[in-house]
Amino acid sequence: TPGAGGGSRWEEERYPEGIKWKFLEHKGPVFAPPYEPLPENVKFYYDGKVMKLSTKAEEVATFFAKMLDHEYTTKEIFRKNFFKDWRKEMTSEEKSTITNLSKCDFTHMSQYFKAQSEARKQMSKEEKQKIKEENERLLKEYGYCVMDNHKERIANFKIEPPGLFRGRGNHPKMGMLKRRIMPEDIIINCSKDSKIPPPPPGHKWKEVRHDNKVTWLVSWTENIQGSIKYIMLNPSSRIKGEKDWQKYETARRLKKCVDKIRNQYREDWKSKEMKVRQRAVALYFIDKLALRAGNEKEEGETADTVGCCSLRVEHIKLHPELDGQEYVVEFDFLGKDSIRYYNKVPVEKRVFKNLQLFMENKQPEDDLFDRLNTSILNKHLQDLMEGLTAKVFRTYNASITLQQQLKELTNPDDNIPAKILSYNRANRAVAILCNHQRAPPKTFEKSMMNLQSKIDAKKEQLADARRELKSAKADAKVRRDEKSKKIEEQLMKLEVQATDREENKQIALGTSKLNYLDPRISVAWCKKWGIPIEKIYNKTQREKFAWAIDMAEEDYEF
Ligand SMILES: *[C@@H]1O[C@H](CO)[C@@H](O)[C@H](O)[C@H]1NC(C)=O
Ligand SMILES: *[C@@H]1O[C@H](CO)[C@@H](O)[C@H](O)[C@H]1NC(C)=O
Ligand SMILES: *[C@@H]1O[C@H](CO)[C@@H](O)[C@H](O)[C@H]1NC(C)=O
Ligand SMILES: *[C@@H]1O[C@H](CO)[C@@H](O)[C@H](O)[C@H]1NC(C)=O
Ligand SMILES: CC(=O)N[C@H]1CO[C@H](CO)[C@@H](O)[C@@H]1O
Repeated sequence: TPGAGGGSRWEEERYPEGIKWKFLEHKGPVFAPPYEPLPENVKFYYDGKVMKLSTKAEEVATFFAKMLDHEYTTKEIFRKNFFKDWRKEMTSEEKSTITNLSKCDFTHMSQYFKAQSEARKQMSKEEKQKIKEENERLLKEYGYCVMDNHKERIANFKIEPPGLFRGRGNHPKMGMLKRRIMPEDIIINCSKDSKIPPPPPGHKWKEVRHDNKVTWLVSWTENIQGSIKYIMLNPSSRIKGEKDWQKYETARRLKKCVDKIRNQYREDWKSKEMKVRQRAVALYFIDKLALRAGNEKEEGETADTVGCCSLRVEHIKLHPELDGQEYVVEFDFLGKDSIRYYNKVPVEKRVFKNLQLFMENKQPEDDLFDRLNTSILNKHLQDLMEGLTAKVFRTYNASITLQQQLKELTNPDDNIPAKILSYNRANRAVAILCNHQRAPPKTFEKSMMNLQSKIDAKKEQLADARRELKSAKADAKVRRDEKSKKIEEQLMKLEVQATDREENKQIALGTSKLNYLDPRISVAWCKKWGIPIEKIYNKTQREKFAWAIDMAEEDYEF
């Protein structure tokens, strides 16, 4: 297993700056299976008449047919993009016939795919076993690489099959054809002295390079956004673990100098230079409110999202007094992924006065920090501490908050379920701080109702058991008593679960858990209180945090 054997693999020899490995060997990617034409009896109709499509046109038609029940296929942009790309795959004869998507009838194809997926569900045990074995064979052959002296898992060695692009929200490119990736698209990265993976017969790689300053094994450019895709190591690998570890070490370094940084920006609120004042107020927001520095947008994202530097006058309201508090700033804007940030925060008088000054003679759509942009702020952060970014403040604050909350909320006398509830509460405190909200899941009410009926049933069972206990004869009392205690315990477990789920309704715990919380804090907490690590990290998370599970002692302090 990774991490087994003497010493810690997380603290091995370091290479010179920028060098990621000395030896890298792998088998290359697994390509999507080739297209299998539809059986003759599955028909496509155009304008009410059967039409036999060429293989290429048929393949793209099947992508649409497979999505027929999805809302996407009713959206105008989706249909327009799809039709345009589909026509590129048609023969000239098909092109001249098929001119109107609304006249295309994919229902027969769609029924065929539904029947197939039903058949897959009905597969015999033996058939399922065969598929499982084939997957295991692929994993064994392609799922691992050798990086220096370690055999490492590869995260995504299978290349996504072609299909139609969906994108998030109303993406302007939805419906476009995601091309099939061929060996000719692929760049292989491995070391010169390794066995270079052979391309599939009859094909060539686009390029084979030997770049040990990068950690990817395979790359290609996808055709929708033109972005470069990579095959990389699993998060459990040494190299990923090391990167993760460094991130939290940077946050720990901030802990040591945060007081100095805070004193500095307080001084700067009084600066004669407007630029310095704006920078200092922005930094205060980043520190205090865990705001992001800029607006890092998804490619193609059109929503009007902002970060700290791009805040506009219309995004804040100043209240000299509000609900008994002085100097309150009311924020209301769309942050990353269009998540609304709404918050009313009392700030220091000097910050308030500065904001009034920044807003003087400005229109609502003007920049609040007109002398500032993301690069200026980031440069300043670098000067304050090497490796410092707005994210580091988040990581620092989230991690230190988790540690404090865990200390505060954990009751040593609690049983394991109650302790886990405290852990989740500490996590929620952090998620709220980071504004990781979500809409209540669609299934929320139903799952709550299910849980409630389980609780009701358990309560009845307990009442019965207690009645039995009362009427039991002396010799049976002990046994009955044990039984009712057991039911009581089960009831408590269910009730804790219900509380947990209710409190979690509008909070997404995953993001902070995965990205902002030093996992060593959680691991140490588990070790200290004898909580199985599986109770707080699922399998994926345990792999990602393997380094922390190996390293953290129960007395670890962030
Ligand atoms: C496409 O076909 C639909 C359905 O037959 C029809 O209502 C529509 O007018 C056609 N559009 C064009 C541009 O011919
Ligand atoms: C973390 O952020 C919260 C919310 O702004 C703030 O109240 C708290 O003081 C911060 N904690 C630390 C240690 O920076
Ligand atoms: C930020 O501002 C500086 C100085 O005004 C300017 O040189 C730089 O190009 C700006 N950067 C961006 C990304 O706008
Ligand atoms: C573990 O939790 C994450 C959310 O943090 C989720 O995305 C992932 O699918 C889960 N993995 C497993 C194996 O349950
Ligand atoms: C030597 C070389 O080609 N290096 C490239 C490796 O891949 C990264 C990421 O695509 C490029 O930035 C390097 O220039």
